[in-house]
Amino acid sequence: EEKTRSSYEQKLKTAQHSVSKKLLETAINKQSNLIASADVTTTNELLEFAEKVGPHIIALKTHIDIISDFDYKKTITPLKELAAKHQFLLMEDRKFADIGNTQELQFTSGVFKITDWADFVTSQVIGGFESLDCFKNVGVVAIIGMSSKGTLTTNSYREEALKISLSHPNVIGGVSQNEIPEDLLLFTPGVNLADSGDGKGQQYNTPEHVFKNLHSDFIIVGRGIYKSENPEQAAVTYKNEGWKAYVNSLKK
Ligand code: 5IU
Repeated sequence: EEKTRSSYEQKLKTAQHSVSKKLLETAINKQSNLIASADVTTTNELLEFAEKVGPHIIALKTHIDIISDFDYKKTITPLKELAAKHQFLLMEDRKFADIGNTQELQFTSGVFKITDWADFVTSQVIGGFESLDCFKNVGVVAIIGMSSKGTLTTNSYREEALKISLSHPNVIGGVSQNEIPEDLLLFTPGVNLADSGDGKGQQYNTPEHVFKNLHSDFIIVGRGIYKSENPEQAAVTYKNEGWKAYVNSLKK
């Protein structure tokens, strides 16, 4: 007997964190649960990509440290303008993994100054509960489980990671390839309609699988979109497939 899942509207009623609310509202307004991963390496590519896919996504996921010509004014200022214009959030996939004091420095300092522009960030929870205290003004998406072959995020690791995530007020959700408690939003990468892997350890599932079997809230798609001949069209396809799979997952 399969359990049903809560809708975005139901989750919005109980959401505590302002970033959770914004994500859920954006999903409802845009009828999208798609987060595009912009794993590109120049400012131009990043901005062009954001302009094209912006209308179809709820958030753009960045790895800001792979941008070879990063410049705060030339990279972040226009990116923030595009986020406002197309109504998407900025998710910096930094995967912090240190003690609290160091994470705080990595979050606020250096050239990237993530605290000034990211709506939410990813973080490992390997540093323990207090290591997450520094992310006061953003939402944290905790890494619970990874999509890659041979990952060390075993059952028992995931259980402990969930305990921290459920109890920390900064945590809005988790990244996982398994179902997690409904109090946390579930973000699932490793989604691709054409491929089952990338030859470098990545393992892919379909939107149908992640919504129906994991009760995911949001899919994260990288190469399926940015490597496509027509990224805008690919974003529309993943948006529509994701929404259809979400709607189907609400049925008994
Ligand atoms: N990502 C994963 N799997 C994980 C975690 C993060 O793929 O378990 I945690 C990131 C890596 C990449 C994006 O930025 O999500 C997926 O990109 P592709 O769709 O191109 O594989």
